[in-house]
Order: sequence, then structure tokens, then C-alpha cells
Amino acid sequence: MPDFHITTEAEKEQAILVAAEVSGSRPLMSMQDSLTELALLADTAGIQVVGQVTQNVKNINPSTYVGSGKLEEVSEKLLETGAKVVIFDDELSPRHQREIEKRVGLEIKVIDRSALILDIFAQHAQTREGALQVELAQYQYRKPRLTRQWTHLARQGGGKGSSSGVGLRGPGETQLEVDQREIDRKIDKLKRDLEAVRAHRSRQRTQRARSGNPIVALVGYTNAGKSTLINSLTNAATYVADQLFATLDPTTRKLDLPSGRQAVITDTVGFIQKLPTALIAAFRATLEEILEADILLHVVDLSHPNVIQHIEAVEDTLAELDISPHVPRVLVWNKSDLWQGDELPFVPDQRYYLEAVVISAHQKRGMDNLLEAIERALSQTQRTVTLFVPHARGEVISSIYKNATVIDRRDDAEGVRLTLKASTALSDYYEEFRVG
Ligand SMILES: Nc1nc2c(ncn2[C@@H]2O[C@H](COP(=O)(O)OP(=O)(O)OP(=O)(O)O)[C@@H](O)[C@H]2O)c(=O)[nH]1
Ligand SMILES: [Mg+2]
Repeated sequence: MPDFHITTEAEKEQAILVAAEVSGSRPLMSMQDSLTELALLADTAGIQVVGQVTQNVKNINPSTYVGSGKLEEVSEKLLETGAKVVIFDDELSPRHQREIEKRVGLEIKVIDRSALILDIFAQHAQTREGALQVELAQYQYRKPRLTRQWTHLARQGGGKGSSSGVGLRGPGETQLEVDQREIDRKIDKLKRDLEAVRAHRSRQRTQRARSGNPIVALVGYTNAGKSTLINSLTNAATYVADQLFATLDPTTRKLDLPSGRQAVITDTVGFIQKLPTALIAAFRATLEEILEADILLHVVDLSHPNVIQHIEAVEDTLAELDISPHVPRVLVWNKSDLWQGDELPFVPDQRYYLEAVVISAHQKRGMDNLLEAIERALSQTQRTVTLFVPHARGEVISSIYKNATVIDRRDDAEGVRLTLKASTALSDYYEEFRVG
């Protein structure tokens, strides 16, 4: 018999959100905007938010995060609403975690933004590499925080279906009650498994790169519409949802450009402010797709009130990944159908953003403009190279004409000397014929 289980509102875990704003600090987003985003993250994880508590403080309390009086207010609210989960809008230190757990009581789960994001990732991972990466990030995050919560509640965890509630989902939970040494062994094993999976994937990628097509990578804040765009531009069937972190695993497709040339376009995981560092580290390999790109398409939700902050958070994350600001970018103002304004909120620095285009990926508006912008941006990333191809290799000569712009041609008895403009990937592909 099929195992149907529909979660009703009544069964959903209920949570109180907590945030603090440090006076004089200049966070990327206001406390309230960040809380709104946290509520969306909670919703994506299947949690119902039933209240919030905020505080303006001079300093974050080293033991209880908010003041201890505030924490009592949190306890009261938990009692009042019957909620059993409290989610802090920032990464809690292991000490915070212990102290807060002590004060709110044994039956309350204490989670922070990072644990919530890791939980969503665990639910959304589709491939083995994705699942291994999330698991690794979860162990690294939990290792210093082995407290009551993980040791008592984690016993029946594991697997997507058998959820034991927020913060505890994901594979391998059954090992969590054991000691730190066991966790270290787990981490080592996961790293080895990941290496094996990646060795295979990087071979695939090399093959793809060898086709010589330029690589266009989609980047952007979560929910900006990256997957919708790759679906509209190609016939990819990437999962699209009004959810945070709908995509975790990379998708790559051929992209036909107006000139008849081809590029390769990839869609990967989206970014968010305060992305856990353990997660960035664990996803580095997946994000290599971005590292190898000739240009980045930075997709932005133009209709979002925090659009500027989103752009900044994405640029910050790219910097954290050591992606040079000199990898040329195209700014893609998406969801223009939902936008009421008449002046774009931001003028990108033209040294880095070669182009800016307004589109609606959902309604497929502006696609031709975008494709032309991509082609122009790619042509600027191209360099001039000279090749000598023997007559015997006629197939190489025709592939050059198909993929690159030939500026000059000289024929002699042995072969053809061609000067062309080509992307880095393409000129690497023809390396054996390079002269001069
Ligand atoms: N109105 C409107 N909605 C859009 C547009 N583009 C995307 N959406 C919607 O925005 C939501 C998120 O789209 P996705 O394509 O999944 O976004 P993403 O950037 O891939 O998000 P993650 O994978 O979660 O990082 C979906 O509900 C889409 O239908 C658009 O141009 N207009
Ligand atoms: Mg997506």
C-alpha cells in the first residue's frame, strides 16, 4: 500500500523567531527585513512561525545572545503559543546554544539561521554529491555544538522521508549521539566519498570544456529566477519553485546564440545573506562551475524590496569564493512583469558589468535582448590567437569557422594559417595548433 502522509497545518512544527540588532552596527539588511527572510526560510523548511521577539542591544550577550530578560520573554511566548522551536536569525556560538537551551527548557529546540539553511539543503539535495556535501556541512556545523539537542533528539533521524523535525533532517543522524571522535571519522569518510564522486564529475566536465564552447554561469540570490531563466533560454526542465534554495545541484545545457554559435550555460545553487561558512566550504566543488565560467549572468529579482542588498550579498559571496570581480558580468533584471517602478534601482559598475538587461524569464520577455547581450559580453572576453592547421586536418578548419571569428587567413602548401578571436576555453581546445 502506498504510504500517503499529508502534513496538515496542525501537525507542522511551530516556531518563535528571535533577532537582535546591535546599535551602531551596519548590517546588510534591517532586522525586520532579515526576519521576513528568516520566516520564508522557516516556511520552506515546513515550519509555521507563530511569533517573533526582537531586541536592540549594545552588544550581543556572550552567553544568552539577547539579554537574559529578553530570553524570559521568549520563554513566555513559547508557553503562550505552545511552540516548541525557537529560531535565532544569526549563527549562535556553541556557548550560546548551550546556555539558551538550559534556560528555555529541555522540550524546546534551539535552532539558528545556519541550522535552518542546512536543513533546507538536506531536504532539497537530489544527487549523491549534493547529499554528501550537505551531510559534510552538517557534521562540521554540529561538531562543536554536540549538546543535548543533537544527542537526545537525533536518534531516529535520517533520510528525507523519516524527518524528525527541523534541524535534525538529513542523512546519517543516527551517528550523532556518539562522541566527537566518531564525528571526525565520519567527516573523513565523507570527504573520501566526495572525492570519489568528484573525480568522476570532473572528468565529465573536462569533456564538456573540450567541446570548446564558452561557459556562461547563472548566479544570483535564491528565488531570483535562475532556473526559470535556464528553462526559458534552453529546453532544460530544471525544477522551479517559489521557495528558497529550490536548486542545489548544477544543471548544464547548450545555449544557442543569435550568431549561430553555441555556449554552455549552467544553473547552480543560489546565495543568501549570512550563508553558513561550512556550507560555502562544502559546496565549493559544485560552485567550480562558476569558477570556470567565461561570463556570469547575475540574475536579480527587480521586484524585491531588498534588491540592492541581494546584489551586494551575491557579490560578497562571489568574493568569498575567490571569484575575481574581473570575470565579466551581465546584470539580468528579472521579474520585470511584477515591477511597478520606472527607474532601475542601481547602476552597475561598467568595468565589471558589461551589460544590463531587463527581462521576465517567466513570460519569456527580453530573451532576444539578453541573448545578444550575452554574445556581446562573450566577444569581449575573447582573445586573438594564431593557429597553423595542416591541410590534412580539414575537420579542424571547419570547426574553427563554426566556433570562432576568423580575422585573417593565409594558405600555403602545407596548411592554413588562421588568426582568430576565441574564448579562453576555445583557444585552449586548439592549443596544439598554436603558433607565435
Ligand atoms: N512573475 C515572475 N515570476 C518569476 C519570474 N522568474 C521566476 N519567477 C518565479 O520566481 C520563483 C523562483 O524561481 P526559480 O527559477 O526557482 O528561482 P531560482 O533563482 O532558481 O531559485 P533557487 O533555486 O531557489 O535559488 C518561481 O515561483 C518562479 O515562477 C518572472 O520573470 N516573473
Ligand atoms: Mg533554482
